[in-house]
Formats: sequence, structure tokens, C-alpha cells
Amino acid sequence: MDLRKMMIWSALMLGLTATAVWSAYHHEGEQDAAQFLLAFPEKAGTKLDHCALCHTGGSYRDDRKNRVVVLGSCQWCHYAYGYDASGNVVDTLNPYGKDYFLAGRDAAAITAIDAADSDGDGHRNVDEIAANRFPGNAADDPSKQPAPARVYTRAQLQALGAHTQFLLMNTSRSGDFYAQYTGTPVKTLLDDAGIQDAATGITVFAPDGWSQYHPLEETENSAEGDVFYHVYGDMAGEDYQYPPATYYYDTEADTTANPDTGWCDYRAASAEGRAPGAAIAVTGGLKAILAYQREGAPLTAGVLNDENKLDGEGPFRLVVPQKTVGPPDQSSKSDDQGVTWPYDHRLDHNAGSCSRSATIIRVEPLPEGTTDIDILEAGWNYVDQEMIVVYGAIDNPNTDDRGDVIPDTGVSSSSGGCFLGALLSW
Ligand SMILES: [Ca+2]
Ligand SMILES: [Ca+2]
Ligand SMILES: [Ca+2]
Repeated sequence: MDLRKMMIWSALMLGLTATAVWSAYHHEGEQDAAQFLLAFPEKAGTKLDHCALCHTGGSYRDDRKNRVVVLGSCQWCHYAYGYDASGNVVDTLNPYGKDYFLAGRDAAAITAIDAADSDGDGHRNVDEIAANRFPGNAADDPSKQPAPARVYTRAQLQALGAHTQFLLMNTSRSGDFYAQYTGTPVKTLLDDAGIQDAATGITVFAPDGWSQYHPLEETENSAEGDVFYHVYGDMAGEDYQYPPATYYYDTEADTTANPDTGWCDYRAASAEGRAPGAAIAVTGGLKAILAYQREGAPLTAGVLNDENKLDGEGPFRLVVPQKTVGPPDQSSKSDDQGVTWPYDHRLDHNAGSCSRSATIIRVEPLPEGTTDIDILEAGWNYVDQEMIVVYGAIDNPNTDDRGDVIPDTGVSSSSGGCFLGALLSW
């Protein structure tokens, strides 16, 4: 058991206060979650222990592409506030976050706004928090029931049928690479979970607090640019494929040939023998998949590193191909842009939308009268157990007679205070 897991255990078992809380989204200097947890230490690890407690999604006008782009809380905050913290963070706050900000932005501010109804849904903030409902989201309140949910183990995913594809993982800010991923097509998974006709998209969550939205169908917002990667691919219909890709190779980019200046890793065994400019053949075509293998081996499980960032990508990674096929481009952070493929924001940087260590898939929209299940941060346990939960607009949940989500693995949610059961229950 590593230190992080021990801290989780400690926090859960001993009820330690915020100094021992591991919430991974305290990334890059985030400090306000600790203030909330000082006021409500028992909320560590609940769905309220997440960016969405105080931050909202948003939309912006992209004049260059003549469209409106809609983003979830993580993506919106990164857009509006910026990696360089140059933006106005108040623009990213929901009504609860704004009340907290105006009340002084500390633990006392949390308590001071207990009796307020920040989101105007008729329920006081303190009552919503007690019920694990978002006090800054009027669509979530204590009258709502948890949405239908289904847990999948690795074996269950593999039983749904494998799809293997070789593709470029093009990043904006770090190294690019080619790799062969094997996994379950996301459409296959959603069909098995009984996705409802009313569903429009999915949000994929990782246990470090990151989330990423994917519309089912190609939309105005996903037709180009980096923002959305749809589930069903460009070639709508039974094949649900992304466009066929080309293998781009250049010695200058190759990190093996140029360890100090290259930016694309071509070392994967699946890249051997491929010719520059050759078409990449993929049986069944490129798809959005929930990958569980890379180069035929299980994905390396995700862990938080010393900088509170996620290393590794397993046990499951949502892998989306490029919508617009192009070459690996230089990192945007490199000073050396006088290269064959300099960084170009117009190129398709699909890797950033390939959520690593995915533990939760929410099928949008949540059915009428339902709310989120209460396991966002507890997703770390899913990493360890090699499980993922699909919930929301689905018709095939697996629950016991208490309404608890139970994986079909012989592990009962009522088995003697089982840690797993505690995390899976609501
Ligand atoms: Ca309220
Ligand atoms: Ca609410
Ligand atoms: Ca790149």
C-alpha cells in the first residue's frame, strides 16, 4: 500500500481533518477545497470534494471558427482562468463559489453561508451539503435519487469484445507518441449498459478530479479543433469510425534519433516497419475505445506523483483518435519551433482528450429526478480494483436491494463493512 492509499485509509477510518486530505484536484496551487474540508471534514471523498462544488462550466464564442464552445467545469476553468492563472477566476464560479468568495474565501466563509440558498433551488446550502447535493447547482438537490449505475470489471470489459488500433497520440504541451491500444469500443460498452435514447453524450472522470465531455454524435463543437471528441465517430452508422490515419515519421521529431530535441516517441513495437506517409490499416477502423492494453500489455495503473499530478494511464484509458489526421507537432512549450512540424494550435491534439485512469463514465443527461452517484474521489479504489462505473442515462444498472451499486464479482456491498462496499454505496 503506498502512502497515498494509506492517507485515504487514514482519512476515512480516523476522520482526520483537512491536513490529511488527499484530494488530488488541489492541483497547481488550488487551496479552497481545504477550506471547505475544514468546515466539513466528513465530506472528504464525496462528490462535493470536487471542482464542481464551486466552479461551473461555461461557454465562449470562437470567432475564428464561428461557433460557440461549451465546456465542463475542469475544461472551462482551464480555459477561462488559464494554465498561467492570467484569467479572472470569478468568471468560473457557480453561485455557491461566488458566495464563498464574497464571504471571505476561508473556512469561516463556508460556515457563514450555511443558511443561504446560493443556487436558489429552495434548499439551504447546509442541507444540500448534508445530503451530498451541490449547493451551487440548482439542478441538484436533496429530493433527487442517485442515477442508475453499472460497474464493470476488467474481465467484463474484455468479454464485450476487443478492438485494437494503432494511432498517433498528439499532445499540445508534452511528448507525442504512436502506440497500439486495445480496448472496448465505447459504443459497445454503452450499448451493454443499456444507454437510453435520450442520451446525448458522456463525461469521463479520472480520480485526480479531471473530467472530459464527449458528445455521442459529431456536433458543431466537435467538427474541428481540440474541444470535443465524439463517441460514435465521423462515419455515422454501424461502423462508428474516425477517419483513417497516415503514419507521419520524421527523423528530426524522433526522440530516439534525437534524444535532446525530438518530440515524438516512435519506439512502440507496433510502429516497427512502417513507412513514412503510409496509410495506417486498422481492422474495423479507428474508434473511441476504453483501452485496457497498450502494445498488448495491461496499462500502467495511474498514481499521483509528488507534484500531485497523475502518472500512468491505467487500468483504463479512454482513447480517441484524431478527428483531423495530421503529424505529431512540436510541444507548445518548446523554444525551438523552427522545425518540420512546429506547434500549431490548429492541428488535432487528441491525446489531451484521452482521459487517463478513467474510473467513471456519466451518461448525459441524468434522468429526470436523479443526481450524481457519490463516488467521485473514491474512484481511486476503482483504479486499484480495475473497475469502472457507468451511470446516468442507462437502463441496465446493477444494484442490490438497498440500491447500492455492486460489481458482479462476488463482492457484496453488504459484506461486513467491506471498504469496497462502503465506497460503492450511497
Ligand atoms: Ca440550494
Ligand atoms: Ca442545489
Ligand atoms: Ca504535439
